[in-house]
Amino acid sequence: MNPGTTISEDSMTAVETATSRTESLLAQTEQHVAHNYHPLDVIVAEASGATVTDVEGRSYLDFLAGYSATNFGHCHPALIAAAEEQLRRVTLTSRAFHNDQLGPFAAELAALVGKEMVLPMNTGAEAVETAVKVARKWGYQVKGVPDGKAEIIVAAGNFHGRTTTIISFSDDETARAGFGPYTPGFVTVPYGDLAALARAVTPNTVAVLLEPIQGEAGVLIPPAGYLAGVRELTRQAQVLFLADEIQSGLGRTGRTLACEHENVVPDVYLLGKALGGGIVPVSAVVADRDVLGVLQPGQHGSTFGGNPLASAVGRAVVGLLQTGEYQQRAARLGDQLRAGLDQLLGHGVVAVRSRGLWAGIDIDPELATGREICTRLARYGVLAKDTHGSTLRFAPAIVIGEKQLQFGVDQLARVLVDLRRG
Ligand code: IF1
Repeated sequence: MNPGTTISEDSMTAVETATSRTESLLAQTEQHVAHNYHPLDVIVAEASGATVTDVEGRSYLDFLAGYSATNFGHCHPALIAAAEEQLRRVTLTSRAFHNDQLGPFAAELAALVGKEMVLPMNTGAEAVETAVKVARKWGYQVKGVPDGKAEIIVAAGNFHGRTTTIISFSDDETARAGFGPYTPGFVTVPYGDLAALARAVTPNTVAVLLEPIQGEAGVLIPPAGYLAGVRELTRQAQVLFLADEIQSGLGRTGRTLACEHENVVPDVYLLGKALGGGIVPVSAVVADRDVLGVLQPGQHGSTFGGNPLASAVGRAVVGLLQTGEYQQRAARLGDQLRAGLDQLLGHGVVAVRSRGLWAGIDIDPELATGREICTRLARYGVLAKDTHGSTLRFAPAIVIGEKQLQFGVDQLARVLVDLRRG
């Protein structure tokens, strides 16, 4: 502190402390956290509903919502209450013993999505891995595919997680390159192309794994009738249809599941993200007994999957979705979001794709990268995340207010005006 300063010592200290807190945390992170991400320079200290507050006390609207892990907002009172209550009772038993939350969670989740059984895991990638194992086992045991020959068809542009097997069937070179050798047994077809999918099916095909809407690809919605076509084709070919609803599911698109928009019922749902309410990682593979029943004790599992804390939070999440009120709200606010974004078409926005409160926004690449837009949005109090190139995604919590939603769209408009002015 310079003693000759004209600024009062108190306020100077406050400013310096605040600034150095961000800077020292950024430096510490740079030093000690592996550089597998490149976050915006905002350090969140607290959050509630659709907003987060940084270490300097500035608040922001959260238009990413933890990649849809906080669909119901940060620190939703019902979810926090369920977690707190369970924290005081029992948090972990392992699956070597039963706990009194898992059975009810499985029954309630299965009922919510219209299936019979649940296999609980933790992260989304684990749910995908589980589904791959279940589909292969089903293929050998039920369909009669020769051992070791099972094929799973996936879509170009997919994002299903980060494990070595999952990146083996990614076509995102950043996610994939340098991590081989890769797991065989996957065949890639263009997303949305039913004829290509039909050509790829062989007698050894055990499953088709798809996101009903591709998130990382930029909120890509397949052509109308595609998912229904996949359903019909897989049914006829005796192939499992695995829908990765980890990001699209649980209210985000205005329905419990994105597949509902096409009245399609796949064989297997993969759920994650919002299933843990943004509190704990909870994922699940949900299917009927004829599919999940292929697993016997010892063939698959997890220390943490189905733990009582995760199950209690998962039950509370299912409870929120049972009334339909969040799904309806996402649909209604989604219409508002879409109308606002459509007004920016021709003003720096070249395309908008959306379903419910989930939008992919292509910015004119001449204007800026998605990353640059997000940096500018943060300055205006909105946290969002680009996907690729000049594509942004907006996915605020479903509890966001109408005015907050409008504020977010207005800030994008402001950033675009700034950029067009040069
Ligand atoms: C990262 C994207 C979002 C997913 C779908 C499975 C998983 C994910 C459809 C795996 C995960 C994430 C994880 C995060 C970035 C992210 C993402 F941009 F890459 F696509 F959300 F938009 N299926 N999505 O979207 O779930 O194992 O992470 O729990 O990896 O950087 P997880």
